[in-house]
Amino acid sequence: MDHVRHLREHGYAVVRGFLPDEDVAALVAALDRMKVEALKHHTTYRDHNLLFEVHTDPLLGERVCLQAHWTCWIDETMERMRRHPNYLKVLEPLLGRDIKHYASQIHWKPPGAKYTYYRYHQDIKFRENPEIFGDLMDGWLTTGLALNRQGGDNGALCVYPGSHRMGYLGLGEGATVMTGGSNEEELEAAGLDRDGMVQLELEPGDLVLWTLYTLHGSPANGSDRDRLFLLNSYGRAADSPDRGEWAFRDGVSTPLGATPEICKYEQLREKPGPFYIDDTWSEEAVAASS
Ligand SMILES: O=C(O)CCC(=O)C(=O)O
Ligand SMILES: [Fe+2]
Repeated sequence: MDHVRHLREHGYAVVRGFLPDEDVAALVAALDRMKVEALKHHTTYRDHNLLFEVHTDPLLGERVCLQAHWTCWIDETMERMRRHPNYLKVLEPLLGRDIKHYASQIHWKPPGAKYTYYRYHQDIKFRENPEIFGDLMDGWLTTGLALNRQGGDNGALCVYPGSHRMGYLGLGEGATVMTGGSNEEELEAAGLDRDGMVQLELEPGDLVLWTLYTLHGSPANGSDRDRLFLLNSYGRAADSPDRGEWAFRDGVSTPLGATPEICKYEQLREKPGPFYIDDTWSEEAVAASS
């Protein structure tokens, strides 16, 4: 249980070889299917919690899919893997045996695309109503599963050890997480040593865990290969009575129910979709509308 100690001490932990090769291969094949599905759409598409974030990349001049959320609703492999028994093994000592699944996100970094970086931030920034999420410090974890090799060349995750004890630092405000360029200079303005940022080197099947307060981000993909990352965030069920899908109930891996629960998408009930969302976030779209 080294990861428990490491997480508590440093605000993140890496579990090497978290998933066996055959499960990684099944997920890589699922990501390929999901990308084909995403690129059937001309722009961002939502149907309930399922989201394909699609836009025309300004450098490539072609459509790319940067993220896909909750593909578990349309793909059996994605549904099975979100509650793989190895997640329970890693999470149980931290969250207990009743665990809700709050975010399910595939992140691609298409080589040559403009928006392949994530500005440094703490995930608490994305909880609009923090009071509904119970124990923000210890009740929640985000996990990132490497599905290919990732390091300095293709924009692997960077974390700032110890930042989980610094409270909310307010970094990355004033732009979206994928626009505005790197906000490295903000680290120093916040009194952090930019050399303290650690870039992870991950092999396929390695898992990273971090807290809602851990400062992290990732630089652009400067290589000619993608970076395949599967993010899942989980919380103690007691800290999330009204949000999230069951992942484990008293330790039992639990399939999705008949209808989706409210997760990150707060407007699920009023505006379930399906509908399209034009790109209003990219710097090009903002410039065109002003
Ligand atoms: O994909 C990444 O490198 C980081 C993404 C992230 O931190 C987020 O979506 O909150
Ligand atoms: Fe994040």
